[in-house]
This record gives sequence, structure tokens and C-alpha cells, in this order.
Amino acid sequence: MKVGIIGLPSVGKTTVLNAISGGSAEVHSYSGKSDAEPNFAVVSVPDSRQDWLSDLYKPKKVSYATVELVDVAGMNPGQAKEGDLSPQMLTSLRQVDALVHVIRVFDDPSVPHPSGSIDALRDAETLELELILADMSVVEKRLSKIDQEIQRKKGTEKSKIEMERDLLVRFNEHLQSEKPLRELELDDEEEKTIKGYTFLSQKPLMLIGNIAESNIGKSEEELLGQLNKWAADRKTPLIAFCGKAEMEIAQLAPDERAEFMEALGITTPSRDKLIRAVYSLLRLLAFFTVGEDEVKAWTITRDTIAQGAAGKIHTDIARGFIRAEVVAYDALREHGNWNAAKDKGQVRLEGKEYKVQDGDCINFRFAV
Ligand SMILES: Nc1nc2c(ncn2[C@@H]2O[C@H](COP(=O)(O)OP(=O)(O)OP(=O)(O)O)[C@@H](O)[C@H]2O)c(=O)[nH]1
Ligand SMILES: [Mg+2]
Repeated sequence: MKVGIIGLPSVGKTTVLNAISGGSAEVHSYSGKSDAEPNFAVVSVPDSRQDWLSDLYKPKKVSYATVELVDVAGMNPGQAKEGDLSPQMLTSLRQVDALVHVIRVFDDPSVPHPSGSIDALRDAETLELELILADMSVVEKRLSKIDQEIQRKKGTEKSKIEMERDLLVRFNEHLQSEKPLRELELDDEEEKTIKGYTFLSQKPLMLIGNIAESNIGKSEEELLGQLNKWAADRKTPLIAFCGKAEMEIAQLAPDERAEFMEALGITTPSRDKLIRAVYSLLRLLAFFTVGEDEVKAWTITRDTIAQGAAGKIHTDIARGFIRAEVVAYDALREHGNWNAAKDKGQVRLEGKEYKVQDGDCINFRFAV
């Protein structure tokens, strides 16, 4: 899963990336100057259930689920409208599953703000508009040529493109009224039709308020004010943390972190906050494969069936799927180990269509 960190210039995107990924993940540069190249980091998803499973199996290898973060260069207001977003930036953005918009809430005279003042709500709206404008230019470009193409086609091909045109006209109206595409409800057919466009304003979005060190521990209500309401009205998740302080903490040795967090009044590290928010935003859940070789967490979307989950591991397992032996993490923990849970009838045999639940420990039976 890939998450794109976006925002206006110098709002703390790279700082936030460093805070979330810690000193250990690879970060290309941290200059405080505008980054032309995107920065990447891979973060493992902390999960106490997996820690318990690892204690039980003492496997040779423990593989946590991971989230890939990419921090792109700052977007200047008006860039999208001018068609000024660099191709590299657009490519980076189009590949992600979700967008995290870092909004500057901290005030620091030594770090100039591109608009000259701190206004979190204005910045949230500005960037939303950039996404909308970027999509609008894609839609307009396509619509300007689509009628010619329709004239050249016949039969089902023709009606397919006609459907695409009608959908794009609908999108265009929505975008013209400055609304993001993620607000539109689409059916499966429509989703399929426009999948290739990878519209930016259609991607799930969440907001991070990057607050000042001096405001750690204050209520988000108080700090984020109108932005809170704006986000709530749009059902957009919003979290706050101080990127700078958390970056410094993340770069400490693990045994020193707790003390500094306590001194600063930070209860939940930003990494945990962000990952939890992204999981719920994308409706993700985790299942586990367990054994003496490896205890591994896998990320899937809600409503994934057992065969689909098997396919995450290997296409052969999905193709040769016979059944899944499933025990819920809670039941496994309650009874102490797999065999004890089995004796109590807690290990179920499920078929292809079983909807995998969060925390399921699964052993897939398959034949190739
Ligand atoms: N005081 C304070 N400064 C911060 C905070 N977060 C970031 N900064 C400072 O803001 C400056 C810009 O931070 P970056 O993380 O490089 O910002 P960016 O959004 O990646 O910037 P570009 O890549 O240039 O768009 C740096 O000097 C940071 O130290 C914060 O929470 N408090
Ligand atoms: Mg940066």
C-alpha cells in the first residue's frame, strides 16, 4: 500500500515523513529546501497481536505489514491550473492509494509560508482545489477529443466510449463546482471505466495538522479550529502532531524515546496515529499466517474473500485453493495455542467465499 504525502511548500512534509519512518528508514534528503526528488520510506505497521504470535511461535522471521510513503515536492497554489505540476510529481501522485495532506499550523518566522501567513483552513482548501484543477485539465483534454473517436467507432465499442463520455461530462460538472471526485458515488461499471485515469481528487484523503512544539498536548479542537469542522463536514480524517519534535524522537535510540515522549506530553507516536487513520480510511484489515518459519501480517481490504486473501500470498494458492483453516486471534490467545483452540472447536474450515475478518490466523490448504 502506498501513501502520498502532499502539501504546500515548506509545511513540513519531509519532517513528517521522517517522524513517521524514524531514523532507520531510508530518507533521501532532509534539507529544509524544496525537494525536487520525491523521498521514500517504508514503515512497518505496529501490531501487538503480531508480537504475541511471534512470542508463541518463535519463528525464524517476523514480517510486519508495511506502508510505503512517498513525499513529493511542495505544490504551489495555481500550479495545477497552469498545468505546471511536473510530470514526475504527477506520476508519483497517481500511483498512490491514499493522500495525506500536511497542513502547516506551526508558526515560525524563520520558515516563510508561501502565502505569507498561517491559515490552516485556507491551505486545506487551496490544495483541494489544486487536486480538482489537475483532474479538470485531464477531463477537459479527453472530452475535447472523445466525440471524434466516437464517430469512428461502431457497436459495443462505440457505446462503451459514449458511456465514458457521459461519465466524464458528469465529472466535469462536479469539478467545475469545485468539488472533489471522491464525493461521487460510482457503481462498479463506472469505477472500471475511469480506473485508468487515476484522478487525484478521487483518492481517499486525510489531513495532518503540523503543530508547534509549544502546542503539544493542547486540544485539537482548540488548535485546529475551523479546519476541524471543514474536515468533519467532508468526513475527512484529521490528526495533529508536531512533526519536528516527533522527528527528533524518532531519531533517538528506542530505549530513550519513551522518556522524551513523556517529557513532551506525547502519548501516541505519530506513526501509530497515522497508520491507524490510514487503515480506517482505506477500510483495511490484517490477517496473519503463522508457523515456526514465519509469522507474517498481510493487509487486505474489508470484504476480501478467502480466495482473494490467498492470492495475496501467491497466485498458486488462490488457484489451487481447497479450504482455509481459520482461527480468530482472540480465540487463539484465549486458548494459548493452535491445538488447544482446535480442541475447543475454535479452528474453522472455511471455503473460498468466506469473508476474512480482522485478526484471523489462517492456514491455507491448496493443491497445484
Ligand atoms: N518550528 C517548527 N518547524 C518545523 C516544524 N515542522 C517543520 N518545520 C520546519 O519547516 C522547514 C521545512 O520543513 P520540511 O519538512 O523540509 O518541509 P517540506 O514541506 O518537506 O518542504 P518542501 O519539500 O520544500 O516543500 C524546516 O526548516 C523544518 O525544520 C514544526 O513542527 N515546528
Ligand atoms: Mg520536502
